[in-house]
Amino acid sequence: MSTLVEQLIQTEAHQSIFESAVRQLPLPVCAAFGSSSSPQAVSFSNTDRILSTKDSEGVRAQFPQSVAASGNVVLTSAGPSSAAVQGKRVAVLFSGGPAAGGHNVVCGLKRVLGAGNTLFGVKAGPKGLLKGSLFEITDANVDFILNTGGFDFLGSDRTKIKSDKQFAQVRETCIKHNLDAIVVVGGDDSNTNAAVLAESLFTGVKADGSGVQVIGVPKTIDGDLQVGDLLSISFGFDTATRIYSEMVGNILQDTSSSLKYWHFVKLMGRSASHVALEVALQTKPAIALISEEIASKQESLASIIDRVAQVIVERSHQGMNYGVLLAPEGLIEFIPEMNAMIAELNDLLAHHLTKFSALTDDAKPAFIGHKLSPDNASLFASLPHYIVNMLLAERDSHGNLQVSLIPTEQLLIDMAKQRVKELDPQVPFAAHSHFLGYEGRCGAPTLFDAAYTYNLGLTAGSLILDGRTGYMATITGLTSGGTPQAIPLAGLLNIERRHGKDEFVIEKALVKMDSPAMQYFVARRSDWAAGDLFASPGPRQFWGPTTHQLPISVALNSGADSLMFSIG
Ligand code: FBP
Repeated sequence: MSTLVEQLIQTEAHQSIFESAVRQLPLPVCAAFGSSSSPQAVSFSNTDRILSTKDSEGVRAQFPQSVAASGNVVLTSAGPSSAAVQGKRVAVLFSGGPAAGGHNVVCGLKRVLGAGNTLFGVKAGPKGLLKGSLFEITDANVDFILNTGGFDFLGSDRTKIKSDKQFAQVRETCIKHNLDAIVVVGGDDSNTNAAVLAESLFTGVKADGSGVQVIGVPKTIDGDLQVGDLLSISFGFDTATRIYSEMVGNILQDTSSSLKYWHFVKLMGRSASHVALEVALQTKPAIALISEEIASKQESLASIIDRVAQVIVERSHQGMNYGVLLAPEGLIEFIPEMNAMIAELNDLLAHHLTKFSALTDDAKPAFIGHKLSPDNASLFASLPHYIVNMLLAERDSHGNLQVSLIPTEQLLIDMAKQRVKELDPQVPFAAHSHFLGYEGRCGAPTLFDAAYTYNLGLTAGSLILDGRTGYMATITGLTSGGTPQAIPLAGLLNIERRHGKDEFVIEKALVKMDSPAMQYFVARRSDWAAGDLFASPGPRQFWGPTTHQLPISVALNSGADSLMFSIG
């Protein structure tokens, strides 16, 4: 019999009682893959759906081989694969921010490629692909990472592969490791990278003139990679929003217990408000700001603050000097006057990069402030230093403003305090700020994310064995058993301004004002503001009756008649 100390030491290195137990959780597979104990690869055939965007002609010119091969036609699984493909060498990489379920994509890939093919892991994301840092993934690795959170098995980064030198490095890696295919697990920017790579590696990589296949897998907690009914959600969104909802539920419970605080909570999710909307639907707080609504109503910062302050004052008059406000991470970019100023800032920073980078931090605001047009300059000058500093911080490698670093929640508190005082000086307003972000990205995947990602891995592997390139794997029909399908990446591209230049990118899917999830929120929010109707959804469950829940917004938007997903 071992001592307690010995038992505790055995729980080190990812062997906690919980981690050991979730590794044993059975995962359902779509009927197309056969049995869950030994899933089989499927083949694919064309559907009658052709994707197009407003920039399709430009895409055809820039991605001629991908478009000619796929015709931008969506593929669907067409029965078990008849040919037993052997000898393929496939590399998988994580790109961008972590999201729960990434490890199960690797597990699904490994299982469907089987012993006849070789799966390599790329260390530390696209940067590792450039350096050729690959290692072979074993069955033992897969048994160990199954159903575990995080991207730590491989690591990730945000390198954008765009220069001729980088493309040459990728080719070198493909040749050195004799690769046949690369799987990019990433969000909108990373799948844009996958589309570009697919075109660049289409032919002429190997000695016989053949190319290297590239397949994308839709990941991001932000939920902003969606393609209507072809991709109702990216993986990682469910786990992250359930973790945030648990925490917000706990905070709500505290507010109505201690009766004296407001909590302003900024939620990760980049530009789109999918995360904030989902957490609001789960927890029913007094106020939830939705960036897309603010943009569509052209609501100014002053009017948002007035709206918030009115709720604070009205709740106080009803005896509730407490409440919770949810704000999406990207809010600031959607406030019309801020958006105009940020667009000008982005161009100025791109054009004066060398001079700007050489300045001390203290000198930077004045340097840029003087170059802004008069309206933008006066708005810029009115902002507190903690916002200005972050607006001037370096953009990420894809040209995105790093919204996770901007303390919008503090700005809202500071401005609301002022406005509440103007509306009614008797109203007490004590507020705390929170940012829920990184803690939601790497938790153990919910059963939905675990099953979804495993099936995405099976789909990506099947696409490779079927000889496809330039597609993103997807599972449709999430409440009716699930169907493996493939979306042509070139069919998703549009022109956007990044780093001061026009580039082809996959457009971020934002919250739609007429979506069922938004409509439901709009119909309920005034009751949530006027009373204490909040709900505390509690921790996500891995065993028991609530394990099969879909995100509420996904269930509403896909017209499901229940909250439960069904795969298999
Ligand atoms: P992805 O699009 O890469 O999935 O980003 C997810 C995300 O968590 C965003 O919500 C957030 O704004 C960003 O990453 C933070 O980036 P970083 O990890 O570089 O701080």
